[in-house]
Amino acid sequence: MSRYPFRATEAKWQKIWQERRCFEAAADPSRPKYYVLEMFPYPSGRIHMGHVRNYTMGDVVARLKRAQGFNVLHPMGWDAFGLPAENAAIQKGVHPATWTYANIAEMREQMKAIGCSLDWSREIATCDPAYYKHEQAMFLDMLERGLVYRKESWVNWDPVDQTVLANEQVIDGRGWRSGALVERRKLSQWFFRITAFAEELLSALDRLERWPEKVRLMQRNWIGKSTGARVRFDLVGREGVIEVFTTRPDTLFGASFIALAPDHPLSAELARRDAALADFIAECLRGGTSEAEIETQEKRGFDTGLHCRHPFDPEIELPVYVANFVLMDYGTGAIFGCPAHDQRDLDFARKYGRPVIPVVLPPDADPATFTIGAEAYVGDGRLYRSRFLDGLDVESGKRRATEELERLGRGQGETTWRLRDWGVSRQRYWGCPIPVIHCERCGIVPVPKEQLPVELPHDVDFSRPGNPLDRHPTWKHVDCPRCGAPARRETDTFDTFVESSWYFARFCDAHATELPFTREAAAYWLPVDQYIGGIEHAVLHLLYSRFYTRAMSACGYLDLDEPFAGLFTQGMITHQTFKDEAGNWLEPAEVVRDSAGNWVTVRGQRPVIAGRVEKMSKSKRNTVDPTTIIEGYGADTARLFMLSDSPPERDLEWTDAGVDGAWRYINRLWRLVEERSTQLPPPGTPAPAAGLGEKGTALRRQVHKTIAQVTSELERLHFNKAVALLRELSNAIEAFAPETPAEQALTREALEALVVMFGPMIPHLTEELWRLLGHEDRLLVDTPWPVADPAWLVADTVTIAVQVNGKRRAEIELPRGCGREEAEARALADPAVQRAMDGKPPRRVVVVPDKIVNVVV
Ligand code: ANZ
Ligand code: ZN
Repeated sequence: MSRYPFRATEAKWQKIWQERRCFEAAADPSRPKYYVLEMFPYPSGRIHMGHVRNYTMGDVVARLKRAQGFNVLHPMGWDAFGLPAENAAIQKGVHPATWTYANIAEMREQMKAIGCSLDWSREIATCDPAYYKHEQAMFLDMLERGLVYRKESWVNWDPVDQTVLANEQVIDGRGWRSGALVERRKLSQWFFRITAFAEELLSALDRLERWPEKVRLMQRNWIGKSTGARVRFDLVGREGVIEVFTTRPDTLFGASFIALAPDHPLSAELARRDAALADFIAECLRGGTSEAEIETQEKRGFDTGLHCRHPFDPEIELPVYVANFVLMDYGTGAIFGCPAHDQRDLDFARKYGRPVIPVVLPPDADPATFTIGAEAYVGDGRLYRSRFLDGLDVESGKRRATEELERLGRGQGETTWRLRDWGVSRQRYWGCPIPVIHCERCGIVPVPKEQLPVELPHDVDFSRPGNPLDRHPTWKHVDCPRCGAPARRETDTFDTFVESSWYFARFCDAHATELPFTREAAAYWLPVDQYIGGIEHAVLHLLYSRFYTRAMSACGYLDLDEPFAGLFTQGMITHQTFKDEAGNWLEPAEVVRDSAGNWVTVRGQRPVIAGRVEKMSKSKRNTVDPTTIIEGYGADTARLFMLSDSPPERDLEWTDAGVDGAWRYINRLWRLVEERSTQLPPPGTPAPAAGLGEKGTALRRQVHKTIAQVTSELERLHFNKAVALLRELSNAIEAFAPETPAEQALTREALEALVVMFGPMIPHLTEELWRLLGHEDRLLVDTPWPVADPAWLVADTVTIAVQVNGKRRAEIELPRGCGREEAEARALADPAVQRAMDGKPPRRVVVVPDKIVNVVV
């Protein structure tokens, strides 16, 4: 049996699509647009399976929408700045630009082999000065509008990468790339004022109905709006107050201590006269700054000997500690501890012997016996032991306590946010230069816009750690644009998340020179209708982009708040892991099953230990190279397997059996069309609307049902369900042996629907099959999506009346279009009709198809 010649076929169609510029989009206000975007890749050197899955999904949507008549924009580019390029420069001595552009060239070819319907004419690389020039201009606009500022702040310092990391880039106290334990340092940094939009970034999440709820929840938590109160505690025996922020003013009567952040001003002041405290503080500051870190650390405190008065009762005095679990940059950097109703406070109280006073009584609990064990009680209930708050539930208690604080002048209601302004300064070379100049006399001076871009110097030295821009002999030395005195350029570059915060807008007008994009282009194409990417970007990139879009709007570049109307986060690709006897990871390509079915090494047939199925990763060596698969089976096989195996939001386990299955199906489909195509009437021959017989009618029904279902499944991105439906349809076509010309025409109708609907998923094979079906004049990619005829979707029977001697005696259900003979037989067999005929033979039977049967006796 012949095999489908995928290699020649895929190359052929890719070439034709490219030559005919099938996927190059142009804004056209007379047509509805659809913008499909997959998160653009970092040019690491090779594409991986996760990319293939991501781009395939996006491509299915793009091709579907295209076939449905939308003007589709489906662009691709490169998130090209970042650390790996510098690491390559350090390790291999290649210039970051050389490394990056070589990787882009290689990955572009790999990506083209997947056969996606991409508009390559809009390709961008963010390291291109033509791109970052606009980023610099927008930064200056934002600076002017106060959306950007510089301040001295504690930063997360990655000692290996020698750079500052955003909080989001610190995972469990370690740098997200280097894995090094993060240190704290104080530096002057540039910030985007993302907090200016905190309220809006939060409330607009409710309107993002086509976003996964889990992503919206993650963003809500990240923004972290907390309503509560600011409370002032007077110090005993000295001047001064400690202000705390609490979300639980209702629990004030359960307070048993006050705790300050190690870097709270009062802590610092006390430490000046107390060496032991100074040591304690220094030790605390050595730990990480991330919340996760603080959360998992053992709670530790230092008793300062000071006391505070309770705001509701000056008789109550509370000891003041410095504690490692209080953060300076949240709330006021000080808390009151209520051990009964907060777990951290409880852990702390148990350790330092502070009382645990429950003040919220759980429903049904007995106030005389209720006690707190190892766990704080954080649920609702009635307040007790709380004087004027007694009997209230938690919500009313909060309100009442806040009123009282305000009346006494000891506090007021307050809202705080977990969200922090976005620190974007990085002490790295391979990033977008921040376009300002530091002048001794004038301070910070923006680079005049006509001097943009501030380009990176090419001749840089990577032989020492730190920022090569800082060490460059000439680059940073410039004259102040304002006073002309010798000044120096900012040598920090942007966090690469800045580039990815607006690339989707650049794609609307990728070659604009004066502006990052024209307003008209942005107005037509934006927002992105369907964005697809990994869940790992649920907060970072997606939140920054939402902010940046608002900031661009504020600066007049466009008129939009939400950049991504629809979001889909796909699952990961997993694969079994393998080790050799010595415990070294083995690649999937290094193992096979022997004749007994056991895993052994390809070379030497040594025993292999098969491990768990895990996310494909270089460290576990369980990756499969997409290029190998595409060369061995073709892109369509890889695409089909990716789409059909699991729901797209779930992880997909890559297996050889799965790929083989897809490959076999591709061949089966090819043979089916090849065999049938020889007997079909020419394209455009309609199958008759009626008289197809039972088998034919059933097939036509299935065709239309499949059209309706596949369309709706694909629109909901249920690719695996769509594939299953199409496979059922192809089974039905296989089982249908056409004999009459009408049946041949129906076979064409069914095959064409099948091929067109498979088009978005396996575009090369279907383009070939479309040709095979005789369509010489129009490519499949230019063929409209089929529309289901509702007539073939409704129930396939009719109810007709049976009369005996002119009198209505029964109703029977018949298949629509049912023949006279069958109708007559069914009518005469009906018990009610037989009773009416009273044993006499029929003299005459008149059948009006689909309407009535008249029996005369
Ligand atoms: C007293 C109290 C009693 C609290 C109680 C909680 C439960 P969210 O919801 O995350 O905003 N807190 C305030 N500032 C803090 C800081 N800088 N570092 C560490 N913890 C801080 O959390 C607000 C609660 O976290 C506040 O309410 C405060 O503890 C603590 F039964 O105040 B609470
Ligand atoms: Zn100056």
